[in-house]
Amino acid sequence: MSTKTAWITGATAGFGAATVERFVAGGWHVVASGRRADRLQKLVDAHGADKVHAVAFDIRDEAALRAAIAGLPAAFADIDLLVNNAGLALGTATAQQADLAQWKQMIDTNVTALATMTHLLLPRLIERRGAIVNISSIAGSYPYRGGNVYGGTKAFVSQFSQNLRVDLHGTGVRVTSIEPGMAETEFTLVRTGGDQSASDTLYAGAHPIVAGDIADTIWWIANLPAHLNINRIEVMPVNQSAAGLQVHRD
Ligand code: NDP
Ligand code: 8X3
Repeated sequence: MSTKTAWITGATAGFGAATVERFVAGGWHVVASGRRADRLQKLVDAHGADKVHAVAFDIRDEAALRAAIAGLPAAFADIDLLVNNAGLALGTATAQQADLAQWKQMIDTNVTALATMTHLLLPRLIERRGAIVNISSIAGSYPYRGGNVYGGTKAFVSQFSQNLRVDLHGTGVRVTSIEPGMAETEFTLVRTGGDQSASDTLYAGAHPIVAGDIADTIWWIANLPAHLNINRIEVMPVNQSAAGLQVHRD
């Protein structure tokens, strides 16, 4: 059997970095992308350039994305799996107090770049009868205060995934939306502009999801028999569950 290749976006931290480790350990070739070139280089140093091909660019930059695809070495050019993981939340302010630039960055990254990446790789994925795993979030299903645009972008990711399934009917391409709950990665550090104590406080005692949990989930999905498709999967820590509605009285 020929070696399979996965392109994992957001490979420099959190879910993406753990997923690179999982797939390399499983014998796949990995294209690892993200902005932080030093972290990508460490992946290449650890595993070898024959296993990991690193491409450092901002996923919002369509020209850079096209160049990265055009520049794939032959051993990494046939993409069997696209893991659309790169993404972020910025800020926790209510909509009426939120920063518009942060809203636009979330939309550009979580929605526009994810759709562009998918569009550009679809011909190769169809050719390979491959798979797409999109990293959505419970924030796309459960509203919470300050979730505004972040949750909106993840609702897009979930629905886009289900619509892709319909359009790809008959191609053999599989599509999954993974919707994780609270997970300790660099997510909260990024969301709070680098507040490590806010991040530590949020996760303290919660026994959150860890990056390897999501990497294992992606690995399981990618290695199911070819006739099975996991449409969507919601994963939470045991210590997290939904809370109720609120009522304001004048
Ligand atoms: P991390 O902050 O640890 O990792 C985010 C990754 O996204 C980094 O590798 C980062 O790379 C990459 N990224 C962000 N912006 C860009 C950009 N403009 N161009 C290229 N890469 C970018 O967070 P997580 O691992 O937690 O997040 C991964 C995904 O999981 C996200 O889509 C997030 O929304 C989602 N998620 C997270 C949950 C959580 O609680 N942690 C729960 C549910 C979903 P770099 O900075 O080097 O560019
Ligand atoms: C991250 C999960 O609940 O912090 O997508 O928004 S949450």
